[in-house]
Amino acid sequence: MAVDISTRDSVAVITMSRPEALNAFNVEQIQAVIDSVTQVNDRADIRSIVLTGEGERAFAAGADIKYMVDLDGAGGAEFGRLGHALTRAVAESRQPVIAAVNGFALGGGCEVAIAADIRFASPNAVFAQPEVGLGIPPGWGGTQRLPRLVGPGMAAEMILSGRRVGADEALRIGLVNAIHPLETLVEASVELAAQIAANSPRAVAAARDLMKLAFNGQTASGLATEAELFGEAFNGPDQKEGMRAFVEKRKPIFEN
Ligand code: DAK
Repeated sequence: MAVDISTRDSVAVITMSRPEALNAFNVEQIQAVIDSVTQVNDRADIRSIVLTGEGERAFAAGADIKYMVDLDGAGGAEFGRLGHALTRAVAESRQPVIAAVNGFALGGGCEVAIAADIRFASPNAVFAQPEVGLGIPPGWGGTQRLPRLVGPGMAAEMILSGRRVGADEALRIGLVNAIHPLETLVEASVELAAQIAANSPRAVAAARDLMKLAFNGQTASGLATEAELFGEAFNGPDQKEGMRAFVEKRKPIFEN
């Protein structure tokens, strides 16, 4: 199953499940997650969402590199648009979303987590934007949302170096709100989601809209430029070298 939806009273738990690839996003998986969020958005009985990954190793290890490796510029742009639709579905979900990050949240996985309203992590959580090592810049909202969340300096460090950030550091820099043991991560997230769900849905919706006004004024135009610009990376040599190196399990060599 690509995505599982379960409910606990008025909280929906959406579990992304593609364990053979550490829950990485191929086209089908992206569509399945969008469809699940849309389906839950349409349910009047649900007031908040917990989004997590199947298993004990990964929230999501990013976009599917094996799928992307041979995409051309048009294919890259199309895949980028689909990824934007995924992060938009999370960011604009009718109900607030808590990401329960249960392991790797890399590339597109990190971008899905930061599109959520709130993040809880397990101690084995690892966040990174490793795209530049694959010959592409982040393209699913990371360039716009990460600086707002952790500040421009730390975002630049993560995005330009690709350095991995563990749970403790993620807590320190404000990337996650709290760390919970892996065994109780979803339960703790559901507990917070239930607290949100007990409040006035109209007041919660208004508060979210207002917070978006405070922080996201420029996000829409930034995201549009991000989507436009990053498809171009698939026309150049670095995307092929970076992704082939991953598939062939070797280090990439980028020419000037
Ligand atoms: N894609 C495809 N397969 C993946 C994957 C991924 N992102 N991550 C892991 N897998 C697969 C591995 O290939 C392996 O499969 P087999 O080789 O066994 O068939 C399986 O999952 C288990 O992974 P490992 O054997 O590598 O496990 P390890 O414990 O050794 O390492 C790891 C775990 C998460 C550190 C490692 O798998 C890893 O580094 N994965 C890649 C992480 C990554 O770089 N993610 C970022 C992806 S790039 C855009 C379009 C897209 C994007 C941006 C812009 N535009 C066109 C606008 C998005 C980019 C990304 O998300």
